[in-house]
Amino acid sequence: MKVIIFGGDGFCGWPSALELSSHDHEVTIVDNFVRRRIDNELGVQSLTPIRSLDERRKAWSGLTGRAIDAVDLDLAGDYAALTELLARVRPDAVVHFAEQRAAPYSMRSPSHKRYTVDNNVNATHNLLAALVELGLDTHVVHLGTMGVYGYDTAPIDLPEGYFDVSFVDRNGDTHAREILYPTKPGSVYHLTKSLDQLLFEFYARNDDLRITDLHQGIVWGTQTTQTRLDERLINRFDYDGDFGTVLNRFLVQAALGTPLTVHGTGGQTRAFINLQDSVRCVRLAVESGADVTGRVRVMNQITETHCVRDLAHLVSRVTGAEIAEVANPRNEADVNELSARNSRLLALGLDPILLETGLLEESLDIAKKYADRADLSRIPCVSYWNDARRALASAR
Ligand code: NAD
Ligand code: USQ
Repeated sequence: MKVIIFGGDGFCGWPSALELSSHDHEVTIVDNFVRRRIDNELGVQSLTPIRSLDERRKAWSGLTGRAIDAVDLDLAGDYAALTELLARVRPDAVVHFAEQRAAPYSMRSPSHKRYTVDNNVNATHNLLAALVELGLDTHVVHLGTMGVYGYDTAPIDLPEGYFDVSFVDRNGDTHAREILYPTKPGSVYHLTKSLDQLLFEFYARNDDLRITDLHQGIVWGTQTTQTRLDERLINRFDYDGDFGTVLNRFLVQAALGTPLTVHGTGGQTRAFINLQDSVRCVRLAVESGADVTGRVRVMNQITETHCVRDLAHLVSRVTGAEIAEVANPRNEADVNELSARNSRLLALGLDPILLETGLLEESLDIAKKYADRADLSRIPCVSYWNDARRALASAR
């Protein structure tokens, strides 16, 4: 298949591009490298020494004989270039990773909130509008988030996108209806993914676009079968207070000998998936296609759920690291339960890599190997959800 990967220079996009290329797909990466510019803005670099996209692509073709094309393009800001590219490549599928994906970064300031909304909503809408304008039958695979469901404890296993409800009308008759599961985003970033959901629902219903929305949990790990092949293919490993996600941060903190930063009591339960599984799921989604049904194919891309405190204890048991309960910068429930279905990806062949496997050790080894590149001053999360949270943190 011909596949365009929007955001293919990022943490999930780069290993997904390699996974698809190694399975004989013709891959074009599109990226505007804003994530690398954000590293400069925040004054922190990936723990691992990631190479330029050109160097990465050259290394891959040298090692495997497989070429990956690349285009520097802003999906949110250059609609004319986007339509020209889509008309030229006529992809069978596109994978859309090209969004600002950090919740803390999205809450830093009014300008970060506005950037996140402008970038994410326009990126998604430009892609959908361009496919309709060109009349292309391209399958859109989007990386969404489990966060669209919100983190209230629900007495059900969360469904995959759509939800059956029944209600009594004014005459006392009962009706059944399928709706998108009500969203309850916890940050401006998660809010943009909720808006994306509505865009997808509309374009699937109105224009018969074939769309798969992967509601992904928190990705942990840093390497995949392909990125391990050569140091020049190494993947990004974020550990800072904005882009570092919880388990990867704990692993780096343990490797650096600093306490594990549990926000509040650590009773927050979240869904997780290893990076290797994530890239496999993306390939399974691309290869399985999607039919025109007037509705979006939503799949929960997760393998297990854990609360933050349990993860900290697991990492502490393996490494001896101390655990610190820090003031929570976020406006989120201290404790929640979470259980969600993932039957669609299991049916496609997902064979979950669980936390007990050796991959925790691999991430720890990488964190130790590049520990001298870490900047300890960038570990605390200093993006507060509101002034009350900021005051709470400074009172500590
Ligand atoms: P990332 O920031 O590492 O990668 C995103 C890439 O998109 C970057 O290379 C960036 O330069 C590019 N990009 C952003 N805006 C663009 C634009 N307007 N035009 C062109 N390129 C643009 O993020 P990631 O961790 O790889 O996440 C990728 C996707 O997966 C995101 O949409 C995110 O919401 C989703 N996701 C990530 C995780 C996770 O734990 N990392 C979990 C669930 C979902
Ligand atoms: N947390 C800590 N200590 C830390 C960092 C985080 O206790 O040092 C807590 C947070 O307060 C939160 C939980 O860990 O309760 C998860 O935080 P996170 O930063 O790991 O994940 P999140 O902000 O939800 O975002 C990440 C990705 C995002 C993706 C999302 C999937 O950055 O792109 O959409 O995971 S999900 O969480 O399922 O919505």
